[in-house]
Amino acid sequence: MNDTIAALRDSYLAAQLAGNRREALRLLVDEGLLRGIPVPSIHLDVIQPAQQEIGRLWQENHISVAQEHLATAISQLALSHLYRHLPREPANGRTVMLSCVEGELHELGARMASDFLEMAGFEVRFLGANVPTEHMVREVRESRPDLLALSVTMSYHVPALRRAVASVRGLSPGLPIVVGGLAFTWAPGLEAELGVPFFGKDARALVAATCEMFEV
Ligand code: B12
Repeated sequence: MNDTIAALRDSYLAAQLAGNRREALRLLVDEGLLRGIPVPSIHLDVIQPAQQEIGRLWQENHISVAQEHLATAISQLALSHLYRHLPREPANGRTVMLSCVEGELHELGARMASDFLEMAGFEVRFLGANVPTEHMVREVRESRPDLLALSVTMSYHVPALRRAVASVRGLSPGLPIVVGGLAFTWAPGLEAELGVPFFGKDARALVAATCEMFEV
């Protein structure tokens, strides 16, 4: 990461900690986008590491749960704002459904991953956090995506992932299912046990693996 991006990450984090939404967005747009920092780099080199630092500060009791929520709400706002500015490849005709498993409340990473897939030309159906398995399966049946990507952060949601994989396989045996999220970086090898491929530790790796899978 170069110095400009590192400085932007630090000032964005400071704006998050101050709860200053306007400043946080000004930084990303005026000091980021308008200075030529590519959108994917704003996502992966500024927002993602800032969120990780928020997690560390929270874990070590330097900030409260309320401050973590305040900071995360700012990153949600930032993703919404950047969405309009995503550089997009032409549509490649493939649809990916991306969903957090039942109980999983960490959705910002899955949302970012969805934005990256859109940038690469995929049509994305992003279902967000905590999707009840039964309803996810129904949505798969109704909208017939080309790929189902499931996001899991907390290890204790792996049983919900197992249920989702089993239910979708029962209904749509031919539909490829891939997984990602922090649970897999914390427990390497978990995907092999589940019989589903891990599609990468971040949104860029997900796009690379998905493009390779569909040869697009
Ligand atoms: C914000 C946050 C929350 C928010 C989430 C809000 C939201 N709308 O998303 C809330 C408050 C809900 C929350 C709750 C909890 N949290 Co929390 N949370 C975080 C925090 C600070 C940031 C998460 C984030 O935004 N990351 C940034 C995104 C961009 O990164 P990402 O999620 O890794 O996603 C990337 C990749 O993983 C990948 N990816 C994601 N999905 C997919 C899917 C596929 C298919 C692929 C291929 C890739 C992929 O691409 C993404 C983009 O590059 C993290 C700290 C951290 N290190 O991340 C803790 C953290 C994850 N939380 C933690 C904990 C403990 C909890 C709670 C248990 C706390 C509690 N006691 O209640 C609960 C559990 C809630 C639940 N039932 O799920 C711990 C987990 C520790 C552990 N080892 O288990 C962490 C690590 C905090 C810490 N200690 O540092 N949390």
